[in-house]
Amino acid sequence: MTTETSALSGVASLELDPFSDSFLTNPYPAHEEMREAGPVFWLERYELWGVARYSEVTQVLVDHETYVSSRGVGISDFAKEKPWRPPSLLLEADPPHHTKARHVVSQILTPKLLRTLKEGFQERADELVARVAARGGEIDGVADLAEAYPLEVFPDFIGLPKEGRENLLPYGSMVFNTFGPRNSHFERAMERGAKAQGWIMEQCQPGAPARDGLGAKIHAAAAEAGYGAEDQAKLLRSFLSAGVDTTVHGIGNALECLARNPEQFAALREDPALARAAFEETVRFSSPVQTFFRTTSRDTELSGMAIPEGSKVLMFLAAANRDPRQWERPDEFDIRRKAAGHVGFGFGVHACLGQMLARLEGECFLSALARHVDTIELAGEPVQQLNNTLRGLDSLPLRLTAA
Ligand code: HEM
Ligand code: OVM
Repeated sequence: MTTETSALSGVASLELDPFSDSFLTNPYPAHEEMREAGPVFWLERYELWGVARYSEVTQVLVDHETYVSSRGVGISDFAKEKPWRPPSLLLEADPPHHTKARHVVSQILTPKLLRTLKEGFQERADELVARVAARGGEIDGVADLAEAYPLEVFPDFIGLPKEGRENLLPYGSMVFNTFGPRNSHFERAMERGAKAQGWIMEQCQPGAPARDGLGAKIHAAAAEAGYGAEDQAKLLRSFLSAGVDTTVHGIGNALECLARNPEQFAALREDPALARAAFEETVRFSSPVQTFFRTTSRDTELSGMAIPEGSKVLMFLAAANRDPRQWERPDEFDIRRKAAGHVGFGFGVHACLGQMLARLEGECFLSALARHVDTIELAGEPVQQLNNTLRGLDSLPLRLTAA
């Protein structure tokens, strides 16, 4: 790969394709190349700017007036191209509209509500992990655990019907693929997700979710705040878009990390109270959400580099989470480190709305693993699931022994 420095701007220009199969399979060498290229660089292939160091990624994340989300947080500029679905009132909105929508949802997803979930989430994690561990032999860490657990707790929490839940993963995979360019991942996800989209939108309609679930609460609070039926549905759609694949990949990646680092699993077993920290470190180390874009609303300057209005800027969250300028031993998975400050859940006004729920799922699952499993071993090579935005596994052959 060649790094050229344009004499005019002094900005490094890179040929690499961050949405190619080779990049998505193993992004780490390219992350290093991008961080070393400079604080800001130009990606020739897509004609857009990139930031991969912790300092610049956080600067872009905080400055939501210069780096806006309302023109899309994928490669497509909504000012120039029609979005593939009506934009999210949360992810793809700027203040003050964003502020209002965010307030409605954060009123409901409170620490108090999350505390009421803990016991049930823990019980179901214990039951699942103990059952799978007792089975013995070879298991698939993805299908049997990483997908099984969130699919057991999340849809019930929202109040979705039992029938049709198989649509959740293909829909999420589609949404996250569409942030990237129209490559094979984008096209294939659109084909697979087409069927799911109808089911998802049905579940988002007023009156569809169970009365006692989060879905009904979102509708009620949104109606109260003056949102019409269509916007209420869009708010719930955010949860069904962002709430499943992310935690599935987080848990799957955690299992891989623990299988590859037996001394870390031993530390977790010895002190199951490290479960929450272990999940946090997984989000830093493996960054289930690897990237998001912003669009500049005006001419600006970042670390001495001029960026004109209307530019797409690609933030490599995963590269920032392993920037040696910020982290000691960045490429080591260490559940005892202070992972706080990572940008795996974003930062600033758009910081992940579901992060407390994600942490709760991760903590309950890893705590169950610590108490019911004696050893975890890779029983074959993990298979990466390539997605334009997400990093996670398709399959993870494991051998567990029960504690
Ligand atoms: C936003 C990551 C789980 C709902 C975000 C953002 C990131 C992220 C990086 C920032 C987007 C931006 O700055 O443009 C993750 C990861 C998760 C996870 C790594 C799991 C490990 C969840 C869950 C839910 C959720 C479980 C829902 C229950 C959302 C929503 C937003 C968001 C609605 C948009 C917030 C806004 O724009 O104000 N997430 N997420 N996420 N996340 Fe998550
Ligand atoms: C939304 C949405 C969709 C995908 C991801 C996300 C990571 C949010 O519809 O608001 O956050």
